[in-house]
Amino acid sequence: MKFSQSLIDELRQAQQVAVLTGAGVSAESGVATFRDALTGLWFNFDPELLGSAEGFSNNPPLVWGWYEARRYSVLNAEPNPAHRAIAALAKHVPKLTVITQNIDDLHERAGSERVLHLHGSIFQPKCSRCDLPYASPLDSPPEVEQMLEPPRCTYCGNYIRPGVVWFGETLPTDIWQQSEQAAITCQVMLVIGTSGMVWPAARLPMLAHNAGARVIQINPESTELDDYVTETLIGKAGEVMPTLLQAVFTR
Ligand code: BJW
Ligand code: ZN
Repeated sequence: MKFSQSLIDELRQAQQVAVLTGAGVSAESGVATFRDALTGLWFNFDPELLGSAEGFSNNPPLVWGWYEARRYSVLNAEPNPAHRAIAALAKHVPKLTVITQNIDDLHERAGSERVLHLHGSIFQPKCSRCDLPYASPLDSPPEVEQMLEPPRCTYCGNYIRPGVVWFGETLPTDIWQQSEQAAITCQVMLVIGTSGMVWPAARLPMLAHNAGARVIQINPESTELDDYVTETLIGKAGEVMPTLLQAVFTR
């Protein structure tokens, strides 16, 4: 893949770089995306049922069982070359902020140190009523989705829920503020593997674009963000990212 000289120069000289990732960055690790045809989770499951607090309260074992099978998938996945290239970027850029919509821990396992998780973590369940983090170890998750009774909160006795942000819920304020700050102060933003369909995460590339940053999208498909990016590097993150890193930082 050939990159323009201005892209290489701007990335090489950038003092602050922000990376925004979505489900596509983990696709090559075998973690399902949401909206891709046939393989996307929302293609096969109903987001109203599984991705909302209302869905959880209507049927806690259905939702808990689905998330436990997804925890199995993440536990059995390995970071891919895109996660590793993002982690390696930190060695070359004075200030790198990694912002992810993903609830997996693949950036951390690849070596990224401080990752802003906009939509929470599948490894931090909490009480559905009092929000207390669940401290007890969870049982081994099942490989495939099945009805599973969630554990109970040791404080108030209500069901424990996945520690993720569902539709209609607000993002963690401090994480959002840090992400916004990174978006408006970076010189380059890499937007990797997101459809840009979910708000407010989709606002971050727009903020960066409006503040004058070079916004580089890495995606095999076109997205809702096409109008806000300087260019799209068309391809899979696990192939484009290592090539980009090599082109920019190996002289
Ligand atoms: C590759 C690849 C490879 C494949 N390499 N790339 C109407 C208009 C505007 C907004 C709203 C609206 N109605 C409601 C809203 C707000 C709502 C929203 O955005 N809805 C839209 C769907 C319309 N947002 C919210 O509710 C948010 N909260 C909020 O706004 O609070 C304020 C508020 C509160 C109360 C009342 C009113 C306002 C919360 C959003 C929470 C999102 N939660 C989820 C689930 C998290 C837990 C879990 O994982 O189960 O987050 S939904 C799901 O989507 C998940 C993801 O993080 C998120 C984004 O998806 P992502 O990552 O972009 O994945 P895909 O599948 O969409 O795309 C994958 C991409 O990868 C594709 O482009 C592929 O091409 C690409 N790809 N292989 C590179 N190898
Ligand atoms: Zn509780």
